[in-house]
Amino acid sequence: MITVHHLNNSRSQRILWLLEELNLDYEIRRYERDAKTNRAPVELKTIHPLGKSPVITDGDNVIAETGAIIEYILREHGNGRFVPAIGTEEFNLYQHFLHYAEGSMMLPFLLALYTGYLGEAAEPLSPIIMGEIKTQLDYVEYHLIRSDYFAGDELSGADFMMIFPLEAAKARGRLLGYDACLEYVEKIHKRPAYLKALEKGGDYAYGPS
Ligand SMILES: N[C@@H](CCC(=O)N[C@@H](CS)C(=O)NCC(=O)O)C(=O)O
Repeated sequence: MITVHHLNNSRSQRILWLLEELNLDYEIRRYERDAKTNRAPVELKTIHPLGKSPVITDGDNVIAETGAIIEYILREHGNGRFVPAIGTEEFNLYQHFLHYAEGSMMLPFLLALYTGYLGEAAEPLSPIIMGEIKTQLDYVEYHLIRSDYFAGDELSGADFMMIFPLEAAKARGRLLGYDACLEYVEKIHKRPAYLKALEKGGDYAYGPS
């Protein structure tokens, strides 16, 4: 059985959502962020050396990185669901957004978060970082104006990846004026499986308001 090593308020919420959509049996092992530093507890490093969440175990397999976890679950347990047919434009989009979410989109958001700790010292970097955030959000908005989901008209693995950067952007008030992004987040937040995953995951700052 799959065990999700779940950190509160974290990217692993999207793995719970995927497992609920697939209606799979799984268990959750919970880890709490440090109240002062917000970092994961060191016990997570006993599961995987990076000590990050999400990480899943499934028999002898230990899989870290959300994108790799989503691909693993869909390949091993998905019965063909949420993966477009290879050779189609939808499949290319599915792969693109599966990588894009953490590979490109998250970067300027993380830079804004970390440089924010520097206060005024970070000001020279602010125009570059804010410009990059705009580039990413403009791109995603352009895509969502034309398409219901990230890989066409149906939910796919790409959506499980993309919900987190969009939720994080919304929580920081960065989606004002990005109406397609806001509608997309609201649409996902109404899905019964998403809501069930929220109940199971507990504390999550980026869910429906
Ligand atoms: N790119 C990785 C990022 C993993 C990551 O940074 N997870 C955060 C939670 S959202 C974490 O574990 N933070 C706690 C820490 O770094 O101490 C993924 O998508 O799995």
